[in-house]
Amino acid sequence: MARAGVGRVKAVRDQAMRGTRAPGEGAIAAAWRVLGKWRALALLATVAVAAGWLAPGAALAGTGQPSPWQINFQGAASPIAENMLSFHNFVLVISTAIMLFVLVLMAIVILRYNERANPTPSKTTHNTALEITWTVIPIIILVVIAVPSFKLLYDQYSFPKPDLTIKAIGHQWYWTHEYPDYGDISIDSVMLDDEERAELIKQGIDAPRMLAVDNEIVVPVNKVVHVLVTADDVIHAWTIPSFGSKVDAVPGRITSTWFKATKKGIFYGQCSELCGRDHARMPIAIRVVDQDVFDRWIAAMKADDEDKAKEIIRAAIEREKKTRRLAEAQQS
Ligand SMILES: [Cu+2]
Repeated sequence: MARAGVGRVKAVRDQAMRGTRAPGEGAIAAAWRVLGKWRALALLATVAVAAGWLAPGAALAGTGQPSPWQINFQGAASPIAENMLSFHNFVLVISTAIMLFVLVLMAIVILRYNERANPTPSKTTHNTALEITWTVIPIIILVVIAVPSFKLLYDQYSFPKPDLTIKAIGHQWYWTHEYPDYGDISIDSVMLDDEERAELIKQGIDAPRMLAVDNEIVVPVNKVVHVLVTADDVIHAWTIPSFGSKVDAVPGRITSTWFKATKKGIFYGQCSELCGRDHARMPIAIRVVDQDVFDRWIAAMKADDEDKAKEIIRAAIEREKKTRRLAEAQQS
């Protein structure tokens, strides 16, 4: 009797190894059985992929700076960044569909046309209709991707008329920003160390690690800003992810990018070209404020009154916080 039991177990195992269906067994049930001890892993992978794909990007990604466990882009705060996000999502859908299609084809080939299931394979080598199809469909897919891609590229390089021009100069290892429209205003931004940050945080001022700087630059909201970028030693790169702006800073040359910040607040970026020892410690911090706050800040900077300029920005942040709290209170 015991021997018969062993035989039955062996038969079931052989069946599983062959990957063929038992009589009356559905395809999903068969796949489940074949997976065996990998079931948990397969389930986990499926859930992880689904969660990553379905999770709303905005909820996970900070705007203006990275957030813990972020898996998507930083939130968009300019028309170009918004286009980049939607183009990325569009291509993600297409590439996911292609990946799933190829996966299904592979599964069919592996399960149905393996040596055991299909001992005498077909000798067919050509199928004109099929060959035309698998050439033409990818071409159509590429054209569908290329059209919005070129449009986005074109938008990035067609600079609207500027309301403000800033010159950014990369140094080993900090950034200088000048405001050529307003005389000789020049701002050096050096990253804050942990002690300096702790001091600010104690005063209730946000100062994220590796991003907060001693002197932020300020721009008005909803205005076109051109950024002329250069460097005085080695190649750096100027970028603010939430604005969708990134360009190399090359010594002896002026490169340029532009943005139109559509949200107020603080937006950080980091040097994006390996430039030496402290490459990771030269962040860019842009404070986006209302036009009237910007005008007052510029006036204070022109008068060489940096303390007053900082006070103007700090007061604006406080006002902003208060308005937000009031709006939240009214909503709840
Ligand atoms: Cu650099």
